[in-house]
Amino acid sequence: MKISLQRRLIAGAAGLALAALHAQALAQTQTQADSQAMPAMSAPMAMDGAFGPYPMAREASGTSWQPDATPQSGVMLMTNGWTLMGAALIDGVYDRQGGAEGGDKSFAAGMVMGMAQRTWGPGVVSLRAMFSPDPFMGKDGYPLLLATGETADGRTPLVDRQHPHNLVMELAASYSLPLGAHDSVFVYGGPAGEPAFGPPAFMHRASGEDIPEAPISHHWLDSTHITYGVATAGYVHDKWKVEASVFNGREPDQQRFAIETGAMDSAAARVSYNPTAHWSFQASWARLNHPEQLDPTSNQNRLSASAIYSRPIGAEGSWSTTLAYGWKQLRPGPALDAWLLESEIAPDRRWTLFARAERVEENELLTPGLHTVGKLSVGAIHDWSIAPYTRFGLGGLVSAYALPRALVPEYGKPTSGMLFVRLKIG
Ligand SMILES: [Cu+2]
Repeated sequence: MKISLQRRLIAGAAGLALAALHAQALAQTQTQADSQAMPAMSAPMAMDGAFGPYPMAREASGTSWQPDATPQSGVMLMTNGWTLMGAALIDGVYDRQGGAEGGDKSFAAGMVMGMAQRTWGPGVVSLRAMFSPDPFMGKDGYPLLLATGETADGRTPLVDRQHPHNLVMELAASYSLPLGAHDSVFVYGGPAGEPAFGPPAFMHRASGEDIPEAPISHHWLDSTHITYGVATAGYVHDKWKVEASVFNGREPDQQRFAIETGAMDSAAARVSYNPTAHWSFQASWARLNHPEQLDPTSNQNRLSASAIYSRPIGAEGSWSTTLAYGWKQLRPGPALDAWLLESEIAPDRRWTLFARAERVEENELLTPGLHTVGKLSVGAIHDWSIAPYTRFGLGGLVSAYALPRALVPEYGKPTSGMLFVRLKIG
C-alpha cells in the first residue's frame, strides 16, 4: 500500500497537534490529582528517557541504547510541560571512489530531527520526527565501493553504490509507564520507525554520526532503521532493557519520497545492558519477511551483538567507540557475517577525528560468488562555531580496501576519498 506523502504528513501533523492538546488537558487534570496523591519521588520527569527512568542521553535511534556518558546533543527547549529537542546535520559531499568500479559525485546527505516529550498521566509520552535530504541526490544514491542493497529503478540492484535514505526516516510515538524507581514498561511505534534490532543506526551513534559515508555493513547491522510500520513493547529494569517488535520487513523501494506501509509480518527482539555510564551492550535477533524488493520470495534471519564505549574528554570533548557483529542468514541462501569497529574522538568542539574498519562477507558484488572484503576509512573534521548551537565544518576522509584476489580484475587496487562541508545544529 502506498500512501501519498502529503496526506501522510498532514495526517501526522494533525495527529501530533491533537495528541499535544490532549496531553496538555490530561496533564492539567493529572497535576491536580498528582499534588494530592502521588509522592514526588516516583513521578517521572520530562528529562528522563522516553522509555524509562534513566538519563535521556542513554537514548539513540529508535528504542536503542548508548552509554549514559554520551554527550547530549541537540537544542533543547522547555515549554508548557513539554521538553522539545531539535538537531540537524547536513553534509555537502564531494565523493570520489577509485578503480574501475568507482565514480564521483557531489551530493547532500544528513538528517533533521525533532522530538517532543512530556509527562502524561503517570508516564511519559514522546513524539519523534526525522527527515533526510538524501532523496534529492537522485535515486541511484552515491558511489561507495563494496556497498550493496536496495535499488534505484525497481529492476537492478545497487552495487558499489549507497542508496539514498528516504525523506521520512522516523514518524513515531512512545509511551512509558514507571513501575517504581528503576523499572518501566513502554510501547513505541509509528508509520516510520526502527524495530528492536542492532546497535543504534550509524548516523545516530556517537562513534559514527560525523562520518558522512554509510558503512558497507549497513545491511547486516542497522539497515532496518527506516522501517515503514513498526510496533515495539519493552521492559526496562535499571541497567537492562528487553524488547520485542513486529514490523514491516520490506526495505524501502526506489520511491524515496513515499511512506510504504505494508503487512507487519516480521519480528525482532533485543536485550540491552548498560553496566556503567561508559558502556552499552546489546544482542538482538530479527526475522525479516521478504525484505528484498528484487528477490520477493526470500527471507532473512539476522543476529547482531555490539558494545559501545563512550567517555567525555575535558569540558567539551568526547570519545566513543563501537564494536559490532552482524550475521545474516539468507533463506534460501548462504549465511553472511560482518564486523565493524569505529571510533570518533573530539578533543574539543573544533576537531573530530574518526576511523571505521569493516570486514564483510558479500554475495551481491558484480563478480559472482562469496567474497570476504575489508575496508578502512580514516578522516578528520574541523568545525567553526558560527552561531549558538551551530557549527560549520570542513572535513575529509580516505578509504583503503582489503580485497581477495578474485576481485582484483574487477576493482583493481582502489583508494577512495570524500571532501565535505557541513552544518551541524545541536
Ligand atoms: Cu540507512
